[in-house]
Amino acid sequence: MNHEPRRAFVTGITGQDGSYLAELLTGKGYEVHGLMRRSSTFGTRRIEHLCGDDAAGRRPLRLHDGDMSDANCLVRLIREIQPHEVYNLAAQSQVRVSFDQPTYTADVTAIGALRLLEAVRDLQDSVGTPVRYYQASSSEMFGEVAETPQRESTPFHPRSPYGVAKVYAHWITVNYRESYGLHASCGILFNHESPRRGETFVTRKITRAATRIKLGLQEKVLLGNLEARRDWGFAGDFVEAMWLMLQQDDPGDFVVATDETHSVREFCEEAFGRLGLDYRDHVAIDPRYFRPAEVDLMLGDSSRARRRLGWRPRVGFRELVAMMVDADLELARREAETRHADQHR
Ligand code: NAP
Ligand code: G4F
Repeated sequence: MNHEPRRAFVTGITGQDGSYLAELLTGKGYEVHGLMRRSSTFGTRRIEHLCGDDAAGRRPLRLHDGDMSDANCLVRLIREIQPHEVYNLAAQSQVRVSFDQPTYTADVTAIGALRLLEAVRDLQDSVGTPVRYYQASSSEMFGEVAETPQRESTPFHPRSPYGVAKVYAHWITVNYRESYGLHASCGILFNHESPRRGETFVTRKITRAATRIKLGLQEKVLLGNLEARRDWGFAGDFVEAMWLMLQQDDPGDFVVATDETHSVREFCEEAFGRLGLDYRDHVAIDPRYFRPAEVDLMLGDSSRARRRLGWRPRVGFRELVAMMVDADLELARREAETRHADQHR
């Protein structure tokens, strides 16, 4: 009997989704290999709890230096690790930033996916090992939506350099599936959030600010378009759908969403409301946060994922906001205590 653990290679391991996926995979007994890019500080905050040895003295998560812009390094790592499953989560994922850094976004988010697919194809060709591949596609590809709700057949009309880069990554993945018989699937994921969400995304920006305001650490928060609507789910639920896609006999493309939409204004109302505050007293509009082109309405139809994968989200909108506010309140409390201690030193 073969007791070799399944090996997964995950790019974007240090990001929000990478950390939840690493937890899911290590929990299922996988040996997880994560790609981590070099920076002047160590960026493993979200996965530190997974970095040691387990009870049996095994190291379930191993980190490898590398970058999506370096094709040779991706080929070398994939050859060395020989993963059974590859999850491509790495991206310049901030939509607003993509307007200021469109070339960089295209290089990492679009061509990065091509580099990784080439590395996977190289392994399949040279060693003959079948590899299953997951591409992190995005609802941002629907952009100026052609229909509501958005489903797998809805045409793409991206509204940002990020969205355009994701359309390239999506179609090149489909193309490698059709051209080379690769077991490659795309998850068209709608917005998903958590206490680990980057602080520049609107949900986390709001929950960080609301909790700091509650404790007197800041007075107001500057936001852009409050009328934009998003289909917000919980990241921990969404990474399960990624894994399920790679367990199917046949690859495919799947919308993953809660099938509910709320405005940024409603998110503010809910988050500040949980703290007994009125968002109208603390939110100011700053045109700097408006985008050259906006995506006004996102609402998914995830019926294919529910039917074929047996997937469904467990955390609803109110629970998600509560989870994020409660976690950030704890952070703000610690910050207030440190300030207090510093002042009395
Ligand atoms: P995230 O928190 O921004 O994480 C992005 C990850 O990519 C980080 O680990 C980052 O590393 C890494 N990365 C960036 N540039 C890289 C490079 N040049 N080489 C290697 N790694 C690089 O994003 P997320 O929310 O977890 O999202 C995961 C994926 O799903 C992304 O592809 C995103 O575009 C896509 N997606 C997200 C959502 C959502 O709502 N969250 C929805 C649809 C699709 P550092 O830690 O060093 O920055
Ligand atoms: O939180 P956001 O920055 O997320 P956005 O643009 O929807 O993108 C996220 O979800 C995509 C899935 O559709 C992912 F592919 C992508 O990687 C990323 O994770 O902004 C949400 C909405 C936008 O309409 C924005 O204009 O919030 C509006 N907004 C209003 N004020 C703001 C702000 N967004 C940010 N980041 N900061 C603000 O101050």
